[in-house]
Amino acid sequence: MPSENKNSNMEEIRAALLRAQYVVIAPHTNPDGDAIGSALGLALALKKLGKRAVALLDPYAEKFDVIPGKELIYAGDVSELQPDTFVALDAGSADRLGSAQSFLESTAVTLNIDHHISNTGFGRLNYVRAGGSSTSEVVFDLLSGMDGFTLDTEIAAALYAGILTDTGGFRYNCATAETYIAAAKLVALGIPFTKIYDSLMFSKTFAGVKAFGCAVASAEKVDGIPVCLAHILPENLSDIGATAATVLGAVVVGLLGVKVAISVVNMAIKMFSRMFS
Ligand SMILES: [Mn+2]
Repeated sequence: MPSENKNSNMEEIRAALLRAQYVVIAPHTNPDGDAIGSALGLALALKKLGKRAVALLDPYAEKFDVIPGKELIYAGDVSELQPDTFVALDAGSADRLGSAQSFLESTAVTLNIDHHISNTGFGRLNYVRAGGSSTSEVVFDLLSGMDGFTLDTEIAAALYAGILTDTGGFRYNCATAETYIAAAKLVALGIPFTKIYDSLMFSKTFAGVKAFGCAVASAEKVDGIPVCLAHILPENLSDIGATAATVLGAVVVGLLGVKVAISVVNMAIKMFSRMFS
């Protein structure tokens, strides 16, 4: 079960957000769907509340363009930003924020909202749902319990994208009944959930398809034991931002009779195995 950090309760975080006038939001560097979705969802919500809000985000893959709010990403000189409130999202420790961690020193109010079990509690106010599905679900709970505030379709789409990503499409154990209920409420707001799902879970680059094909072509089942072997050359992985684990994992997911995948990368110098239940 997810546990709540005792440092701050949700009402204290809501009050800090409602008091803020100028907010800088930053998730971890090299952002994934939860980092982007929670940051842009919260930025959109703060704008809707009449506040000045910008998000600091590293460049990200095209598939994430399905997440609304990209216009709130600040691309200028970060040293010119002088917010009264800084919100760190989806970052287990301050160093995960990259250059944005300077706002932890320079900003009067700093909030740390996250779901990583390892979170170090680096904010002045912290709300960490250790083991929760996603930071986006935490942001959903914060916003949906805020007096007088209603989510709109854009905010909902951003938060749905974050929950979707961190639960592997609602497959992982971190997705609780509450997670599904949150997703249902977001879907009820009229979000384009099929488009978001397709873009985040099924879109592929051509190079990725080719690398996948190489892994499939090399796959061999081992007689008598539930093992699949495959090899892939590093040059097949270049340009796709994928690791051998990602590609081979995709090969064997759902492969009947296989519980372990072994991938030999770079002529047996590296090897990994992955268990499937
Ligand atoms: Mn996350």
